[in-house]
Amino acid sequence: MSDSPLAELVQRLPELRLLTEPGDLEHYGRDWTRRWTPTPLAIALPSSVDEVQAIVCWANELNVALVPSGGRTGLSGGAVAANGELVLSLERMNRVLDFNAVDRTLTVQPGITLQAVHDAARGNGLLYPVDFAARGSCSIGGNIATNAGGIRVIRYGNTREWIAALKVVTGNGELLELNRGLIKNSSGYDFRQLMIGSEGTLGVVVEATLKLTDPPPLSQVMLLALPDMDALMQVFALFRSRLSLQAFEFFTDHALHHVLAHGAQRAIDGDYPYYVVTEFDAVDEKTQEIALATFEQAVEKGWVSDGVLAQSDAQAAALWRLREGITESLAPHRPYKNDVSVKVSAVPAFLHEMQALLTHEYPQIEVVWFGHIGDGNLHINVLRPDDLDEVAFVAQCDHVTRLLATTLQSHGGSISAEHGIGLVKRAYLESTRSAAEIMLMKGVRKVFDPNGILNPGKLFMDN
Ligand code: 2HG
Ligand code: ZN
Repeated sequence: MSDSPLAELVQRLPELRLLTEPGDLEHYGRDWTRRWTPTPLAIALPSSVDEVQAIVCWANELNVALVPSGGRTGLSGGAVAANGELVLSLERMNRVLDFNAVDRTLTVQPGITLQAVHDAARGNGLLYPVDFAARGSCSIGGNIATNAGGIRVIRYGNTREWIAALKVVTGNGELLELNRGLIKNSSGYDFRQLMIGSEGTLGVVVEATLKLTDPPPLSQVMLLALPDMDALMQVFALFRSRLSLQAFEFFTDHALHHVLAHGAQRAIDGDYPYYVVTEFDAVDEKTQEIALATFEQAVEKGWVSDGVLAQSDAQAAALWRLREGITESLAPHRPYKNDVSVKVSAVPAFLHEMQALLTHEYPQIEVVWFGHIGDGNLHINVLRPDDLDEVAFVAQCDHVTRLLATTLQSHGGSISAEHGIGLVKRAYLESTRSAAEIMLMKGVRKVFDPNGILNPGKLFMDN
């Protein structure tokens, strides 16, 4: 055996692409959190399932931790390598392997971007409906690892709903073929679903078969300005009862301010505290009339102050940019992020408590809210003031997150709706999952990854 783990890896897999330059270590060792200093051992870019299996076997034998890595657009530190791990980047495994018109499935390698999946589905006359702003950079493997949600969950559900089959290399190097694309399969535990959302702690996804569906019906996009917070769920209930919604997203005036400063076009004059971007089926004149009547009704009730209905695809895209551009517009501030959820029915009460908490705890700090209100999922971005150093800022935000976790617990909510636990939220996992559940989760982890080489330190405080 060679004298260093890396030399041994090179000896075993001479064809494996390995990167060790400082710039590469930095690039592949971090995700969008930017909070940890990346210090990976090296970056491995396998090009086949065999290579992935060989790397996992090597890691077990030489006791090297692995960080499975996709597009690294994650916001919870799930793909950060800050402890000398080998980054296992699936970037080169990025091809479409098969389209099956009868099964309406697309089989892909994990490193393919979500955008490329959309394009491939569309090219075959169908739709892969999970969608969100990072579509051009995130990978399907990462989407699966976090059970990614996004802007169309209200209509189509999360990633979990769209996985027909997975091939996974477990922590001890075994290749599992999970569910094999079956629609009906009542034959015991569904490990495919267990892998989805497991944040790279149980296995490495090396192939995924995605379900596709009919392209969406013609739709319209509307931007609404709302006078107060209570109006959000009132408008939601009204619109949902009259229209077939594809998306219902909200943001505050603070978010609008940042996104406009970042180059988006103002669509409504005047200042309002809350905004909604909604997209709904509008297949004919009748549904368009219903949409306008619904809008007018909301105005009459005093729940909507102003609105714009997109008149072209370009205008629809401009309205969407007001919502989808928020994360990018805030990125230079390196915000502290919360990504929380409650049941839709609990949103009104939770919003009030959350607002009181944040106003009390962050009197001098800008807090930006937005998110998938129609799914009960809120994003809170806290911006560090210039005169507060990073460590003190994070400590303050961690303190508030603890309080927020208690509030969430009392409303039956979750500390992570769609971004995952990763490194960022592991201290709060127990606010969402019971001690018994966490113990079982760790037990499951031991079964799939007995030596704990897959993404150690993520999800749980102690592993
Ligand atoms: C979104 O909904 C993403 O735009 C990112 O989940 C949320 O930046 C965030 O906090
Ligand atoms: Zn989101």
